[in-house]
Amino acid sequence: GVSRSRSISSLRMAETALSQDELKKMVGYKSVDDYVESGMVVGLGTGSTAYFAVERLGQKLKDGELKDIVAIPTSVRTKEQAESLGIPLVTLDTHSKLDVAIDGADEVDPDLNLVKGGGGALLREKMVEVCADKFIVIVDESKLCDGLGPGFPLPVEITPFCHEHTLRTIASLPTCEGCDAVLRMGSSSTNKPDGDEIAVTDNGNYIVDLHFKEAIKDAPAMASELKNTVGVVDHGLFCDMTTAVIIAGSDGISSYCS
Ligand code: ABF
Repeated sequence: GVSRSRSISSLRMAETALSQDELKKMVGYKSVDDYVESGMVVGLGTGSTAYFAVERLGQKLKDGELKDIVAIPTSVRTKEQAESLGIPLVTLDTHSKLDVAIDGADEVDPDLNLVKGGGGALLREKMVEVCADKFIVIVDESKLCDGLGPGFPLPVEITPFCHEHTLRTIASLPTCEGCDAVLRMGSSSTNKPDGDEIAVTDNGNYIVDLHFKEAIKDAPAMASELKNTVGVVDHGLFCDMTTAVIIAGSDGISSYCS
């Protein structure tokens, strides 16, 4: 866990408080500087933190500091950003093994289990990130929590077919007892749950956000119950996947390895 395995570094930053965007940029850049080498196959995450990792990769390719990289994006948004930077892209169909994947998260617990999918890209993220030798998570310290769940709703991607039935089925699962299951609204998967039409993911599916009042006690058990539910495509619990997390906080950057 985090408390036991504090390992790599703790750099002091300037006394001036940095904005959340500046913190995201620091961890995004550091992830590429520390983990990406020439010749690698790299998974590119989605969201406002992963954005900066993609930006850094584009810079280093342009400057010639990195060569022979191919990358696999985890969303249409990231694909478009990578294309705009001239990053060569491939897919899992031709490259089933990645050297490293870098992505943000919505919550990180002390065992480095994650909640992801607030940005709606959880299925492609999971498909790509399980194929990576190293999965590097980049966050600002606001994402750290003692237990997953109450601080951020857990996204579950479901098929549109009879989605109200699937939503009720999820809400009645033993591990999900007491949760409030809310169909995500918005005009597209890029929106947070605030629009007036059903949000549709890059894969043409819907998302149910599970609101928990208490911390999830057994995340792996919930993960397998959700995964075994017909109509559920995948969910935002990423258990036992993280290699390292890089955290930007008010007193510097820390890294923890699992
Ligand atoms: C992706 O982006 C998602 O899995 C997660 O929901 C989100 C985090 O976004 P941000 O870095 O913008 O907070 O990693």
